[in-house]
Amino acid sequence: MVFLPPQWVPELPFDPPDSIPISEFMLNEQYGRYPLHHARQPFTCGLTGFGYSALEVRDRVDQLARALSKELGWRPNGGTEWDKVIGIFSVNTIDTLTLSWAVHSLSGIVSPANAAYSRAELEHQLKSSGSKALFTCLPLLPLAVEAAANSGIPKNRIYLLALPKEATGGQSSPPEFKTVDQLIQDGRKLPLLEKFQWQKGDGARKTAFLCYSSGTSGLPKGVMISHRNVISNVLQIATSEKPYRDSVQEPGSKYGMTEVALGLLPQSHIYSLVVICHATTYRGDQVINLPKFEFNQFLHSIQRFKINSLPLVPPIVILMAKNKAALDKFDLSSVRSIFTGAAPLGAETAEELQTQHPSWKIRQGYGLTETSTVICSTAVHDIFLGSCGSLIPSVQAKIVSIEGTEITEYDQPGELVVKSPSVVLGYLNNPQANKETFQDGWMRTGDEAVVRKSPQGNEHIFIVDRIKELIKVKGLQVAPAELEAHLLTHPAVSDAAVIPVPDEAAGEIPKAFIVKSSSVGLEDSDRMLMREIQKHVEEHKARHKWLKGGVQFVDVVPKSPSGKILRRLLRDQDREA
Ligand code: AYL
Repeated sequence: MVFLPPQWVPELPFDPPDSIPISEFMLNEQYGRYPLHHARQPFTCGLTGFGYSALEVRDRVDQLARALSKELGWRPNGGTEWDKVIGIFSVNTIDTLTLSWAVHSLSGIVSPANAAYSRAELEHQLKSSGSKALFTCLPLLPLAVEAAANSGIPKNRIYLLALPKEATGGQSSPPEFKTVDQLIQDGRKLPLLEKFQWQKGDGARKTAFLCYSSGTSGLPKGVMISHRNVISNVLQIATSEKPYRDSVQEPGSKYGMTEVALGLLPQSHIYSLVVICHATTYRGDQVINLPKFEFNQFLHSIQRFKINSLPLVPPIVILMAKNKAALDKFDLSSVRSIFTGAAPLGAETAEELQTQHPSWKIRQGYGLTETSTVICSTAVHDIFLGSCGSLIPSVQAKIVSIEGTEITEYDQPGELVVKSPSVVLGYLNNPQANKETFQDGWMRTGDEAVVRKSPQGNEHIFIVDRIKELIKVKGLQVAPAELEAHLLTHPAVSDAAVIPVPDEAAGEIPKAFIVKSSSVGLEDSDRMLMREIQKHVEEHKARHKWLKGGVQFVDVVPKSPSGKILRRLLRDQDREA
């Protein structure tokens, strides 16, 4: 049985275009975006209040594209997109999307890396994506320079995104690195670029973003997200939000309601990239960017900028629910809705916060990097706590049992399998993973779900467990296989398995089971060795991958006859212990 969006969900107003780059869709009123003259300032720095108007952003994209064309020798109609890949390694800035859209208007690809990455992790992504230039920010420059050198990116192809002095400690940037602002200045004097000439279907074939996800198993892989994938999801989100927007019409506003949203989550992750940076600004909203999470600054920013909508991840929602006294110190009366996604939010937490703030709409969304983000989300008029909401327009879903049969009843768990124009092109250079994940236009999510009817009679998706190996720490991905491979490089480790263990603050944290190698003497203390193994991870991996769940020594790692680690068995045993 195929589940469809509920009746109240409007259909897409038009087919997602397949012959234009994202930049054209986002900056051109012809494609239904909120009128540029009337839109709020798209990206504003939450530390200084500085930002550019929507019209200025459009001009800056154009000027930056001209400068990049001269610097890098890239043209909108020359070469393939794979010759035109940039890496972005930065905290959130007001120019990140200007940069992405400039690269898109040159028919290039943007590969954003997590700002918490270690040198080795960044290097891996730069090499795997084939990045030809790297955009970073001052605090990350030393690490970026090293990683670029080891990835064949020359020093004169490292550029700096601007951050305010509040975020750099007043340090000024070394003159040998050009800034995006300097490029934009240069671009103003350069001739206009030729217009891109895409064939019908190019937008659905060409990769726009290369994000990284481990999918259902193995190491992180490059996810090829096409221009049309992002355009589709933006249109799907905007359309599903329309009934809400129409219900909160501002008196006297000819163009409909706009909101101020918080841009706290990392722009390198698909959630922020598509939902916050694209869908929000397409609707004419303003995003207040913060470079990192600090509880007081977060609350202060909501008050200062009168933020209406808070797209968050569960750990922050938990913090809010548990710290009523801290929240009470600020005027948060502007808040209309809290939106969480990327990991499960307990119904109890949602209820607790809802009781404290009855007027807030507490909403949840579900999706994956592989679906360019949203598959389902809660509508304001159909809140069903604990649910991930209803399917958004043009999404179809099936629940499939382990035996491969389609489940037709409510409340029966099975793997969620989805179809949507936002389902990505596939993983880069990985036919095996593509075969396992993408089948006949359907995508296997690796998540266990049930369908239930809300009191209003709409079908809702509940995510009840995860079948795939993935660990979610504060909404960020940790691939067990990546940590296991790294642990095996330690001389004291002969075998390793990594599983998620529940954690109140982070949702889940990684725990390792280690088989000691024969070189480890009896006199070596387990406590010291455990610390050493944890340090081995801390020195080479981003903080969210650290073994906060501890290390346990075992005689053997349980495996299937074909050699697959039985992580589920370990997880169940660990929960019982
Ligand atoms: P990735 N509840 C439970 N698990 C979730 C949820 C949720 N609401 N959302 C995502 N996940 C898990 O690629 C699930 O296991 O994309 C899924 O397969 O980093 C995995 O996270 C995908 O991880 C939004 C806002 C989706 C954000 C997102 C997050 C996309 C995260 C929809 O509206």
